[in-house]
Amino acid sequence: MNSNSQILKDINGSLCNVLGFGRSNRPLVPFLLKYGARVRVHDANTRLIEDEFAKELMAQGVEFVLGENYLSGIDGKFIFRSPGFRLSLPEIKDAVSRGAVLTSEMELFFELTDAKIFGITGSDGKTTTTTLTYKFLEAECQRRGFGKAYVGGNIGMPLLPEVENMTQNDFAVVELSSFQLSTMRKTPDRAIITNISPNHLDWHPDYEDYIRAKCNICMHKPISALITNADNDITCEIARNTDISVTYFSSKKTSYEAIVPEYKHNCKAVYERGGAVVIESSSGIRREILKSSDIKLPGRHNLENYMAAIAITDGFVDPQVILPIAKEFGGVEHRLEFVREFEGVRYYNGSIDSSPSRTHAALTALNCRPVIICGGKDKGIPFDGLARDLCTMVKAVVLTGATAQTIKNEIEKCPLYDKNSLRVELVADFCDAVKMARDIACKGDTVLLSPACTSFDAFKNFEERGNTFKKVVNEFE
Ligand code: UMA
Repeated sequence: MNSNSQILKDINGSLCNVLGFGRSNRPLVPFLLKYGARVRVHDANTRLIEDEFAKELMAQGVEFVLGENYLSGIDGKFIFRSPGFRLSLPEIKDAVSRGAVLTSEMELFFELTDAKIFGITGSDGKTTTTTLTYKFLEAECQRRGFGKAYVGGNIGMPLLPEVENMTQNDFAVVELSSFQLSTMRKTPDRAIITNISPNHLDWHPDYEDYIRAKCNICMHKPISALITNADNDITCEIARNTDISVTYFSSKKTSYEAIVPEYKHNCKAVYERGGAVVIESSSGIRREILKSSDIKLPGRHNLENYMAAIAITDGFVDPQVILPIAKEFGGVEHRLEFVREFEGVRYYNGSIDSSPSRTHAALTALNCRPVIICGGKDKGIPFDGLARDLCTMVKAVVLTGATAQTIKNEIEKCPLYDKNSLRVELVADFCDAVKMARDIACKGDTVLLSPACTSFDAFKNFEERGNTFKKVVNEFE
């Protein structure tokens, strides 16, 4: 770890305001204490008063400002913001105008780690690309017999608790959200922007602000490579405005010349040629990495995720470690996860799809008309868009859970609904719903669990729902 870092010296003896005591900032507080800071935590959630870990920290002198006035007392030298906190909060703005340093657990990690950082952002595909990048590097470390790969960030795990163990032989693969990037002044060693399309516009003031946050992944030195999508106008524009070395990937174009703009020099291109994924440098040297048919994950978007992960690890990973992963990896658990093929029907678990927009993304990605299982807890969200998707993108719908009847009503109201071509079944019990989907599906069909709702009507969480789905499917005989 970079123990000589100025920030470690500066936090020693200073007051640090920690905004949010969720997943990102829980490990940050003991870290700051260890390096001599005084810590004040601010969180709207009053139930933290009963939280065992919070109580432990209070006993060590950490102040907790909770509830209605939780943003009072932000007067320390440093503010560590959780990703969800909006930058427009007046209390944050005031503190910054008074000279406070606005930073985050992630920025501190970037500052301190000795590991090589591979940062991944984008509107879609970042979790799968992050997971693939991590798997390639993990397998490479095993092949070499030294070094370790770590994965974290928006994907769920903060990496700061590991920073003291990391060495220069290690790799930190970090998924970065626009929320995290919005205030970052540090960049990874290599970065991917998978693609950019409008997202999180309820958080960012506008689309430009969202794009600006994503750009932040490659705006600060010393970044050595940017990997981005040649088929996305916005990412191409970002690449155009940077002088760092760019690797473009494309699942549509089939030559270096078609992918890399003429004005860009010393670039690389990753694309499909003769059924294989190849990487080509500006000098014309082309290497085949693997056959596209060896990739178990379905869909063009997953081919792009592979291309991005291949590009970011190029030069660090022996291509021979990629093939077994491609053949085996069925996807991030509960996210369009391939479960099994039974009697010619392919089963996918998308239990993480807890909103209509996620179900829309899953249906678009699948590229076939599946038998879908939908329904779950009622959050009062509108289902008219979901109904349109179901009327146009699926073969049959099995509805279950608290929202089953509401979704059925929406389908019947939808002008695109044709009762002769779309079968809709209501099944109260979740396991029976899965069996019903099996009965409806014919050889060559796909069954997809993509509930468009959260799981809390019948399950502890989406993991339990997805695991139940997988158990039922795996027990078919
Ligand atoms: N809080 C407030 N006031 C606010 C905002 C939050 O008091 O204005 C408090 C909450 O009561 C809570 C804490 O802050 O106790 C939670 O903070 P947070 O919501 O900022 O999130 P974390 O728990 O630290 O989790 C964050 C990411 N969440 C968000 O960006 C909203 C997690 O991504 C990420 O896995 C985690 O850091 C990793 O350390 C989740 C996410 O939905 C999965 N991300 C979005 C996405 O992927 O689309 C961006």
